Amino acid sequence: MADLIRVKPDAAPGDVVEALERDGAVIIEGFADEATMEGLRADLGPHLEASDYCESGYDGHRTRRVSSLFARTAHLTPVVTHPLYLGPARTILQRPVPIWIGRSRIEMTPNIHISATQAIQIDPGQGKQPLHREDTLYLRPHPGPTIRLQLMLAMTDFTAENGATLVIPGSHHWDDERAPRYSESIPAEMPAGSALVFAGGVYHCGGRNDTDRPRVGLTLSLDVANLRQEENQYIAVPREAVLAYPEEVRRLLGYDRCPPGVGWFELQDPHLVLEHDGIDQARAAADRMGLRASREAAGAARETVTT
Ligand SMILES: O=C(O)CCC(=O)C(=O)O
Ligand SMILES: [Fe+2]
Repeated sequence: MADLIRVKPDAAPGDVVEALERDGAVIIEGFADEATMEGLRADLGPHLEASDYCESGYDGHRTRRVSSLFARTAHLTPVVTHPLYLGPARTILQRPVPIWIGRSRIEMTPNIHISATQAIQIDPGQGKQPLHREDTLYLRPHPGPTIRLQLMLAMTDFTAENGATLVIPGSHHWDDERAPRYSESIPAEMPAGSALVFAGGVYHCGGRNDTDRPRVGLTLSLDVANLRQEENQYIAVPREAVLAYPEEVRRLLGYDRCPPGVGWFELQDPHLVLEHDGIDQARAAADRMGLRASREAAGAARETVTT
């Protein structure tokens, strides 16, 4: 079976998009620099060590999982804004949708947001996870538009022996009748610091760890922002932790509106609550701004035909 496409960190985002559209998965070599890897290991390692094994067989009885990652580390900006992750995510997920508002023909482009975050440590003795699709969560029919782009950053080397994520290339094109088989999957082998990017419709799973050392990965997802976030980022990430991130990341964490107007606060941009000292101050600021309807949020809206 053909291996996954591997690209260098200076590849063109278009090459990643092309590989994702065809295979649904691609490996980005040298995705995170050493300082980022060290920061992430220092912040997340102790949480993994302190966590118990998962209770469900699906999550893995010899697997440790830590979530709320944006609350536990401030080192995720270069990960989530990496041009070969965020760039292709915007291209693939933010497809303009034509709509009618009265007799105006308008194109609306949705936003994207961070959906789920987890550090996953597969310990020796853990068997294969069941093959699954990430976007099953949203009960969408397949084949269909990609609504999620998932990242798996290797925190240790990923090998066939230690539980590298197993992927079935091209399976995002399959319908919902075809069952996935392990025999069709290939391990996303990569050194620590490289990352697997894959479409929400691709069958994949954690692999079996036959070695005597843990395999650790950091995963997060970007979804179309008119879906509910898988992990409740408003509860998971306290305000101070959100404020430690730049505006682009805060907006990706959910403090943003998705055109034409999902997610508003007092009919305004919810980022206001981060720009003021609290909800009351933000509400007062919104009142001063008047009823500038959220529909205006569609800064991205482009009127194409009016008759
Ligand atoms: O740990 C892995 O390699 C994949 C885990 C996974 O796909 C999941 O838990 O949904
Ligand atoms: Fe998964």
